[in-house]
Amino acid sequence: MACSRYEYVKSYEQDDSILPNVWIVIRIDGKKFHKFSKIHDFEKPNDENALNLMNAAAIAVMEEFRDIVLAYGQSDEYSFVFRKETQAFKRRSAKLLTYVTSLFSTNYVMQWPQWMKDRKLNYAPCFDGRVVLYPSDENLRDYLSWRQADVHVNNLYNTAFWKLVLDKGLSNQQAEERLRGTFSADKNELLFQEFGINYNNMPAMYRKGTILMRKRLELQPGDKTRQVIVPLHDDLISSKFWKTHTELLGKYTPGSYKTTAELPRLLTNQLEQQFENQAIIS
Ligand SMILES: Nc1nc2c(ncn2[C@@H]2O[C@H](COP(=O)(O)OP(=O)(O)OP(=O)(O)O)[C@@H](O)[C@H]2O)c(=O)[nH]1
Ligand SMILES: [Mg+2]
Repeated sequence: MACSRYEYVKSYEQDDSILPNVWIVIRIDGKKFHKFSKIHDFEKPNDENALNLMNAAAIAVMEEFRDIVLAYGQSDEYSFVFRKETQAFKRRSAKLLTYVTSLFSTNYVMQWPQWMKDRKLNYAPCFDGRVVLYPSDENLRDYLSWRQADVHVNNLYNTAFWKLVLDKGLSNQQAEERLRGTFSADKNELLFQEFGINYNNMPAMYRKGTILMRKRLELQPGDKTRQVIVPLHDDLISSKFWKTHTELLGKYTPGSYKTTAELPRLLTNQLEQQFENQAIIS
């Protein structure tokens, strides 16, 4: 079509292409989830199904963007790490950010009934998002360590807080006063002495958050491997994590994943979907 006289307005669009050779991290965060979790009756301080719904929505994002090498989620937030060389959306910042954020949000809503069962979704949840660039591997590791340290601090506090309120009958204010000025060791001690809880034995997803990575899964020894997105609840602050998953900072080819434990539902859902797709194709 011939150029119209209006076409010059296109030149007002700004070039927001991201620099080459940097880690691109997109972090989304639930808007006012303090209220959203209350209205939807989330278990306190951790709602396993609500957290898995976040994980399921993040898996859907990773299935769409194969250049996301790792995603990390906790509470109402998820961080997506794109490999440095990605050419997705020609590295255009706004496109990447809006696509990831809206894809996450729509999947959160679509998959709500599967995880939340008879809890009705009362209004549309919203997520904000940001793009952060990290030039070095060390910066990226520090970023992820920062998010994991955050879940440790918050979850330990929230676990102690809700135990005092729900089990001991303290008011919110009394519980807050009780915990004011305490260190991690004090809260660990309080949980152990007053509630017989060894904090380190609490579910790893609550203490460490969820790491998602693409892996090659061998279902039976000798079987063809299948690519899946695996949820892990490991310590990513430690060097051991980065030594185990060398593909993250090295040449990116999904590593292999073997487990003798029962596969989590997040994984069996993906396998079921793959089998279904295969049946349709053949
Ligand atoms: N009960 C419960 N609440 C949760 C859970 N996960 C997240 N939340 C709530 O979500 C909040 C997330 O914190 P923020 O993102 O800092 O707060 P926000 O209310 O979402 O506020 P903005 O992000 O600034 O819009 C927590 O403070 C909790 O109130 C959960 O598993 N159980
Ligand atoms: Mg939030």
